[in-house]
Amino acid sequence: MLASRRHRLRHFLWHAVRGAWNNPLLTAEVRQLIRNKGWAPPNDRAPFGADGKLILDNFAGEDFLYMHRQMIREVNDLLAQEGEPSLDAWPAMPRPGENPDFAVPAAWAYADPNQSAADNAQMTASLQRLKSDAYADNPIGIWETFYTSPNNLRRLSLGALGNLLEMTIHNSFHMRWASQPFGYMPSPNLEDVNAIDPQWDSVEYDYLGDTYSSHVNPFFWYLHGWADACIDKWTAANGVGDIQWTGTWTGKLEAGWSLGQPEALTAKVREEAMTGHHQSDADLRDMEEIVQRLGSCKVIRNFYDLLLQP
Ligand SMILES: [Cu+2]
Repeated sequence: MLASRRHRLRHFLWHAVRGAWNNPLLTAEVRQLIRNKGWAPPNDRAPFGADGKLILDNFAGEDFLYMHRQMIREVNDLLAQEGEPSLDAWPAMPRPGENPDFAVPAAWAYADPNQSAADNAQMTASLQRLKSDAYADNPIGIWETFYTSPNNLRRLSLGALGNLLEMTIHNSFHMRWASQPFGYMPSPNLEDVNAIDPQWDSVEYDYLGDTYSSHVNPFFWYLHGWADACIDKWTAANGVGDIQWTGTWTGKLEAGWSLGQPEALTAKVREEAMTGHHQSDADLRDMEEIVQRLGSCKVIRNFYDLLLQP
C-alpha cells in the first residue's frame, strides 16, 4: 500500500508543494495550476518564507505533525484490519551500539549520475558526518534533550515545535538511518524528467533520503512515532486536553482517506499493486503533472539535498 505510486506521489507532493510554495522560483502560472488542482496549502501556509527563513507562527508546523499523525493512523487502521499489531515507535533516539536492530546503516560513497562529481563528493562527506557516532551526541542528543524538556515545550507553540522538529532532528534522521538505495531516482528538477519511471515504484525502493520512498522504509515509522509522541509531550507540558488544530493540511485526498476510513483507497491501491499497472485516474495524472511542473521551476527540495548544505 505504501509503495504504491499513488501513496508515493502523495507523500512526495505533500512535502514538495509546501516546501516550494513561497519560493520565488515558483512561477505564478505553476502556483495557479496547483491551486486549480486543489493541491495548494490552505491560506498559503508553508514552512518557509520567500527569504527561505522558517515561519514559526503560521501553523505550518502543525500541518507537519498532523499529516504524519494521519499517516500513522491509516497504517494502524490497515494493520488492525489484517489482525496485525500496531506500529512501534522509538521511545528515544537509538544510541550507537544500543540495539543491533536499530544500528545506523553503513555510509556509502555517493555516485549519483545526475549529480556532478563535486556534489557527489560533498554528499559523501556530509553523509559520513551524519552517520558518525559523534553525531548521536551532537547534535542529535542535544536536540532530543531540547525538544523533550517540558520547560522548552511550554515556550513553543505546537506549530513552532513541528516546524523546528521537522527541519532539525527529523531531516537529519532521514539521512542518518538511510541505507544505500539501489539507484538514485532523478530529481524532477532535472529538465529531462517528464514522468517518474515506474522502476521507482518497486517495493525495494525504500530509500529514506527521498520523500518518494522514505515511508516505505520501516525506520520511517519508528522515527515518526517518536515525533508523534512529541505532540503528547507538548500537550502534557502545556496542560492542553484536546488539541485545537489549525494546521490540518494533508494534501488533496480522496474522500475517506483523511477521515479515518482508509478502506476505499487501500482497496484501490491493492488492486493496482496486484494488477501491476496503474489505473489512469485523474488524481494520479494530476499529481504527476504537478511534480513535473514543480520540477520545471526547480523548486523541489528533498532530504538528500540537505547533504549539499554545509
Ligand atoms: Cu513525510
